[in-house]
Amino acid sequence: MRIGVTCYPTVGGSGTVATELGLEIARRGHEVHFICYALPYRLGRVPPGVTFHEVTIPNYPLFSYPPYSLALASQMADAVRTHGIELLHVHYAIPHAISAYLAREILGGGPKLIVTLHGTDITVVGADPSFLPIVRLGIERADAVTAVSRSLAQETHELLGITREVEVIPNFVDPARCDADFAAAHRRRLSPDGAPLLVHASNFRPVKRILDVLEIFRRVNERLPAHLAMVGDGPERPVAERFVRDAGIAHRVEFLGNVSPVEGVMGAGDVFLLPSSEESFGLAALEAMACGVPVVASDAGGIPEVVENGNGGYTFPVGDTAAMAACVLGLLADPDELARQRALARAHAAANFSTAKVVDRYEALYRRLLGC
Ligand code: GMT
Repeated sequence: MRIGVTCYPTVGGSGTVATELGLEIARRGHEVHFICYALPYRLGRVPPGVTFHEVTIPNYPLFSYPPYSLALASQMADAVRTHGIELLHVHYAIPHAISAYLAREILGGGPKLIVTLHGTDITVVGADPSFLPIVRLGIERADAVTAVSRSLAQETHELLGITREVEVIPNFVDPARCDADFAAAHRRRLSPDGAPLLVHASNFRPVKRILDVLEIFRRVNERLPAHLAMVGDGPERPVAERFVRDAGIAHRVEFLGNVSPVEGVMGAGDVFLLPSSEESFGLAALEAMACGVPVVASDAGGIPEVVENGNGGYTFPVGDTAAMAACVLGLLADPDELARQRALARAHAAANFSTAKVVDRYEALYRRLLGC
């Protein structure tokens, strides 16, 4: 099969999933073309079977807002025509779904279209009146639509009034990315005194409730001196840095920025925190579990589909930092239970979210649409 993939190339769950999926599809002998405005961060050295098409936008002074969606549509159409791409798989509906639809219109038919919904493309941005009609059209005209959780599929129907089928294919993780030696080295540096280490990783957007992460840690650290590693970057970082200074915990919290591979730091932790207000899936929680790190999270959106209570993690109502802190303290106070939860986390991730199993489902969908 010849597959075109479009995603955000920046650090983030949708780009990670799109890139790892494309790479695995290429490993299975298919031809994969990434059509993006930059090389996806996870692509690294472009392997055989994979081609990167850079979308460029002419810089004309009239354009206060460069029309990226249109340039993307033209580039998609060109790549399809030149390379005989049979199927365009776009990740994150805005603007990729409508660009793919336009590309097919330019070509007068041709490639099959799959839109994979990742989260805020429906729940936050997609439901905004400025995007809703165009997102709805992109979704309705695709040949198949997938969502990363049942929760997101349901929100797509409810918030956008979409009635068509949305197939649920969860995100996946490769436990081989968890390198125990690398994680141990991170741990020695992040917790030189051997105190417990909590970890959070995100894009520091408001939906991640970064202040809840810090409040959970503050409560834990009050009872049991610990360390917190904050991985990632984003708009809430200055507020977070002020919080730790004001709370007098700056010496126990390290802001690491974006690190690669992220699993190195995640695997170093005792517990991973994800108290988000919106989360269609929570890929970071899955990555932590795959590395044997139990998760304490909110029960927002699709998180309970990934983090099952007592099976390598626990969920609580959004904002209940007291309960989340008590849960972390309970785990840290009981090394046997912590070890049990570590093993359960690893087993749950491997059994239900392995790359092989989930990519099989995408490959089957491709074959179904292409009739091969
Ligand atoms: O939607 C976003 O804010 C960004 C997006 C991303 O590109 O990282 O995250 C969403 O997609 C991830 C991959 O499917 C999911 O793991 C995240 O839960 C989801 N984020 C939200 O729903 C807030």
